[in-house]
Amino acid sequence: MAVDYAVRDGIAVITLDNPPVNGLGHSTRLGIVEGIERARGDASVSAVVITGAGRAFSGGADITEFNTPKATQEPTLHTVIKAVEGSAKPVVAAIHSVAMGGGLELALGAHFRVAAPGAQIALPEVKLGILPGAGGTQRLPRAVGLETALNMIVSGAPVLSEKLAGTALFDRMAEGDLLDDAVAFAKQVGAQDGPHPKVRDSTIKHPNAEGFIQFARNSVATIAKDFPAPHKCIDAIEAGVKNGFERGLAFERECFLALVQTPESRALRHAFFGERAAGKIADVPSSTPVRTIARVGVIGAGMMGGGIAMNFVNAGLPVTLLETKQDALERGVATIRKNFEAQVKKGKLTTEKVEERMALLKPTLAYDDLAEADLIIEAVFEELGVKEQVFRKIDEVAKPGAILASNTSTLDLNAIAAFTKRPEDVVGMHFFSPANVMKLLEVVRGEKTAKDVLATVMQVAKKIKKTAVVSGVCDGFIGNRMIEQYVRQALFMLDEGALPAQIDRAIEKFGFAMGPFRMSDLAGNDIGWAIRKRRYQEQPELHYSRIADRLCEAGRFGQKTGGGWYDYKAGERNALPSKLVDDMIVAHSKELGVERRKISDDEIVERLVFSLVNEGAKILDEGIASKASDIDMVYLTGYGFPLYRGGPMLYADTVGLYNVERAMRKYAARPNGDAWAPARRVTELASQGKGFTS
Ligand code: T1G
Repeated sequence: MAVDYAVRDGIAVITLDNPPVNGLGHSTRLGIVEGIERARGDASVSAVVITGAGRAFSGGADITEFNTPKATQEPTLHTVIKAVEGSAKPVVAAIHSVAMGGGLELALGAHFRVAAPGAQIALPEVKLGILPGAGGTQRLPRAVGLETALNMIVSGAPVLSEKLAGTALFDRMAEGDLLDDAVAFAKQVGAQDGPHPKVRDSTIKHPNAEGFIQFARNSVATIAKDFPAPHKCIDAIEAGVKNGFERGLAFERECFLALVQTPESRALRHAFFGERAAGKIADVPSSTPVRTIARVGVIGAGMMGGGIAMNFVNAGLPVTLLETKQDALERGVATIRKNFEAQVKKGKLTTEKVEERMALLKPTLAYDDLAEADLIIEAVFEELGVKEQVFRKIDEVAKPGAILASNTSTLDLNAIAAFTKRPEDVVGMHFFSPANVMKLLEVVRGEKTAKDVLATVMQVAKKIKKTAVVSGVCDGFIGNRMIEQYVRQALFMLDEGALPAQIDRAIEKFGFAMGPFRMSDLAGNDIGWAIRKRRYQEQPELHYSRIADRLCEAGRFGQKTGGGWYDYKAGERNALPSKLVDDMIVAHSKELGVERRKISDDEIVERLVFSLVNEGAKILDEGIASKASDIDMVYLTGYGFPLYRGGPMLYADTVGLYNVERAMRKYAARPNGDAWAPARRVTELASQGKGFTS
């Protein structure tokens, strides 16, 4: 039973014990109800304390039960809270560390609450596209006031328990041992006659509730643009304010059942699980010993190297930053300082913190200074010869057991590992630019990469707050390999009749942060040009539109050259459709003998997104990625794929793979259709009526 029951000094102590965070799974819920029953029947017991073992009071509903019959198996959380609230003997919730979601709702059903300082108090359901489903929208406003409650529920953000100390949420803040304090308090209240206070009986006081709620609706409009949950949170709170507790509770239930079915909630839950699943590697158990990473070396102080170094000093790790030339080194350090100072201006950092972090940075021109580093990451020029020089040098100076990582985005990691005498210590850490901002980190597993090296890098990724996804070795790993097919379709559609602004608008309306042409102008059109030139050599059979090469031959690399697919006013970044480029595109179609046609936005979205899906399916077929949710995490955290759609693979599931495959076959039969033969997995799953993520 995931609950322990003991009597101490006439007080029944019910301890939730469902590691890792006392999720309120079925057996835990059952244990609470049975504990309340036992206490009721024990004349020696005058009151009850509910607390949590380990690292939390409770992290809420057990997310591992989501979408399973257990989630709604009686006793449901509603039933548990009813039993707690209905107990004739007073129930005291003793809260430490984490009281979230259903965990906080359980505590709100108790008659009293004692909290240790530093506990995270939250109703984060909105982050899963739902809303508190066990009375939180009705009880929290009665416990902490309408404004604080509404802000907590709509944001889902945690508040530290001491910040809520003055509210009716907590009857006591523990000073000593939480359980001792809670038991002592329970003895006091156990000696008092009932009935004991119920949060539901309090009233919500606010001088102008209606006005405040309207103000709240206006304020969430932008953040709720693509998500229904924040508005529903306000609706449920408002129902309780206007119609009283019971009707508010019933309305909350209706909203919960409606939201849990929405595609947006499915996408958010998929991302929540995907984030956690990405950290799990099938053949690398979580018990794998990890190496100590106390000192980091970064080679290359350019845009990538500087950004990478910032991640580690932000996490309090000293970084030795190596460059080959003094002026490049100084420029790199100055850029890091400038980036930190920009955060100070935004109020995100204090000047003291900037100095603290800069002090962790040790610039050097000497490889020998890397000798003590536990992890060395190179971010030098993307050319195999250069990587070879660097890795041979690192191999000489790095201490035994140091992890040697390459930030390469396209080169063969196995070839890089072979430049050293310790290929098992070599791994890829592919950061995304700007490296100190983008959450995604592709961890590239070489043939010889040791398991403890992988486990260590995954742990380091968590420490520097990255979403790490493991990729096998192939050209472009996961993200860039897929985006190449996406860009190929975008370029073909220029040849066939579309223009850059139309394609960008269509895919940005679908939800991408930035369309392919605005993105390319930002990153630099010459990057794609270099890759295509290599591709023409290595895979001459692959058909590409040449229009992007024409653009680069005209020196239009994008924002950095004042013009690319779009024109830019000097010093400005907003993309202005370029007549010169549009004429170039039309002329190119003529040169090809292609009669331009009107391409619908639907076709644009299908060809861009399904090209990602097909390549993603091939990546799964080849075992480069181990699960579809990993691919979705890459696109959600590294490529601006809309969160409310959950990633390309989940989106394909919501469209239905039967329909996706039919669309692929339609495009395969057209000119430029070579990439559209459906991947084996698409055909297989479609024929079985399954999806990538089911
Ligand atoms: N149930 C089960 N397991 C959970 C869990 C939960 N609620 N929350 C986290 N875990 C697991 C997680 O998968 C990981 O497992 C481990 O705990 C550590 O998590 C009716 C319906 C609690 C603040 O949204 O915010 O209640 O990888 O790495 O950084 O209204 O986890 O170790 O195997 O994140 O210390 C609402 C979500 C549910 C809380 C801990 N509750 N969790 O953070 O560790 S909906 C939430 C968190 C609900 C009711 C509704 C965080 C944390 P593993 P971690 P952490």
